[in-house]
Amino acid sequence: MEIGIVGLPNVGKSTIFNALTSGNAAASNYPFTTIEPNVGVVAVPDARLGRLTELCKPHKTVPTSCRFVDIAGLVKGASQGEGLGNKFLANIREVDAVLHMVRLFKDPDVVHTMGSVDYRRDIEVIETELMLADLASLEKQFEKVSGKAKSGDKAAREVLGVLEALKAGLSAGKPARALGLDPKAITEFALLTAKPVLFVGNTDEAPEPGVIAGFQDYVRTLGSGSVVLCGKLESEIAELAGEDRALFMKDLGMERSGLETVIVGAYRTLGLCSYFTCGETEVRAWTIPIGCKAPQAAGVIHSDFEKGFIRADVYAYADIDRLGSEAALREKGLLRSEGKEYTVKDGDVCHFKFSS
Ligand SMILES: Nc1nc2c(ncn2[C@@H]2O[C@H](COP(=O)(O)OP(=O)(O)OP(=O)(O)O)[C@@H](O)[C@H]2O)c(=O)[nH]1
Ligand SMILES: [Mg+2]
Repeated sequence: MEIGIVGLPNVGKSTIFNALTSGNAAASNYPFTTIEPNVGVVAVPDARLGRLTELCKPHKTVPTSCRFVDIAGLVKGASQGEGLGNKFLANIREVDAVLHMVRLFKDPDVVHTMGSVDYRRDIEVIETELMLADLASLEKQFEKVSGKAKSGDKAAREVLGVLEALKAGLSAGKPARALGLDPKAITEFALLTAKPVLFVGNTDEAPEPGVIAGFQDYVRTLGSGSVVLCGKLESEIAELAGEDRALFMKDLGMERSGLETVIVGAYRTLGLCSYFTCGETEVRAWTIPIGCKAPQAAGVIHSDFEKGFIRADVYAYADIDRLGSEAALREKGLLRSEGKEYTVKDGDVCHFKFSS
């Protein structure tokens, strides 16, 4: 999973990137601190993996990973070259989801490039710049196919139709994801506004009443999901190790780290869940789309598993957590054999049988 972080300058993108990735990207009270993109890969935290490791005692445990890309801040007019321009957006053309960081914290000591804290305006500015960047990249696609379409190439004519629908929608101020077009028909254009977005509100330690709810409600009207973090606290937490960190979080009444909050939000936004494989060699988490059938889930491990899929031995994480061993599961009839129509559930532990 790859996530690209966008937002205005000085909203805390690099601060939160550092907290999420235990990284040390430059973060400062100076708009346009980030020029070159920062990239960090982190293990996706999942407490169930720890418990499975305890029960199966494998040689190794492998979590799934997530790659974050922190880029420069966008400003109004970036498509016309304002600020650092918008060329750096190319660094997030290939990500699976966009994390749109929005400033909710007031702190008068931290410069706001638009002069005041106003999440609606800020979100609109960024969305508009992303749409303008998409319109510019559509122009290049038009150039590629219009000649072919004119000479009667049927496939090219169809592509041209999709491009025209995208251009009309984006020009009317609608992001590509909101145009009701077939996602398969538009993925090849790698449009930024076709990607699912998770809005992340960066709040004060003690936010004013109503700010968070207002932000969440507004994001809901955009058809997207949101999570809220406090960048300042997250960066303090990230500096603590082990027990100190747990204690500090407990004192603050925080159940989840920023990384967990973002990952949970990203999984929800992308419609993802995890299943596990559990053996002597390794215990491992795998990410699949919700609703994925057993052969496709097996295909995430290796395409041969999907092609030669015979069946899957499956049990639920909750059952092994409760009963403590596969033997106990077998005794209770909780170890099932499932065929190719089975929909793999979040937390399933699967063992695939396949012919090679
Ligand atoms: N008070 C407060 N300050 C914060 C918070 N999060 C970040 N900051 C401060 O805001 C300033 C900007 O943070 P950065 O993380 O560099 O912001 P950025 O979005 O990466 O900025 P650019 O790279 O310039 O686009 C820094 O001085 C941070 O310490 C927060 O939650 N509360
Ligand atoms: Mg930055």
